[in-house]
Amino acid sequence: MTSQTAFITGATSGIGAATAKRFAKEGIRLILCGRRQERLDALSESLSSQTEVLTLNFDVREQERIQKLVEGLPEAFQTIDILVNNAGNAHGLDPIQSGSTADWDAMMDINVKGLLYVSKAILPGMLARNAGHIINIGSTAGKEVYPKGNVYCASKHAVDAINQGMRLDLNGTGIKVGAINPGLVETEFSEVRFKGNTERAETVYQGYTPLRPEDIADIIWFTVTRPPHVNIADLTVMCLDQASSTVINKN
Ligand code: NDP
Ligand code: 8X3
Repeated sequence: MTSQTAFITGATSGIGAATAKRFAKEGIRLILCGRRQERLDALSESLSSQTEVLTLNFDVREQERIQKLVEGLPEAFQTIDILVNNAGNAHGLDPIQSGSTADWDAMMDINVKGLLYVSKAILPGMLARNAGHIINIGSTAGKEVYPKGNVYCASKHAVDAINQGMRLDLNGTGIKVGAINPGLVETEFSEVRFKGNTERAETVYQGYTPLRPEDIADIIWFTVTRPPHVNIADLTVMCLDQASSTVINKN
């Protein structure tokens, strides 16, 4: 296990950063991706005593750049064993009739097309070795639709479909494919959704105990440490106080 390499998108915050830390603890070599270089640098610095770390700065919407960066990886990082397709966010929480097209574009381009672009760049290496593990971070929003969630839910339903499609098409190649679908996790997610309105973002996680990014990182670690014949295909996880996207037991 110690010689494995993981490629984590969205490693600058939340679930991706927690996963990087969890993997580093286990000695997994890391390729950490995101747009905020200063955060990549800080994370890399803090983990470098535990494992080898490479940072890649790109926007998942930049298909050509992703392709070039993956093709140009230094030798020690060329064999990617684990891909965590995590980068993504919600942008806005508006009824469909007043939603912003810029928000819609961002969610479809980042959450759906970005995941495809990164996977396309990394799959040839996995196929050549008949080995690898792709973990797609979906959401409960990919399993049900909630009021004003419209396009974010559509993007995560697409991730659910792509996860299933990848598993079907890659069957027999030795590559594992699975999705982790979290409910409410306290990260920068709501801050991004509400465009920097931290007060509004905080209210999303008040009155109950939401999941922590470390909870998801633990599950990802569990998923990648199953025996070779076991593939966690689709896992949904919520905090105790959440029963669905709209039923949350708040004080
Ligand atoms: P955060 O906002 O904390 O982290 C999002 C990460 O995605 C950041 O590292 C950000 O990096 C990266 N990212 C966003 N846009 C881009 C882009 N265009 N190109 C490259 N990287 C990008 O949120 P979470 O940790 O909560 O979200 C991670 C994933 O988990 C997302 O896919 C989200 O949909 C999913 N999820 C979250 C839940 C929650 O309640 N928090 C529940 C269910 C699923 P940077 O800005 O540096 O590029
Ligand atoms: C994030 C969870 O319920 O905010 O995917 O959409 S939710």
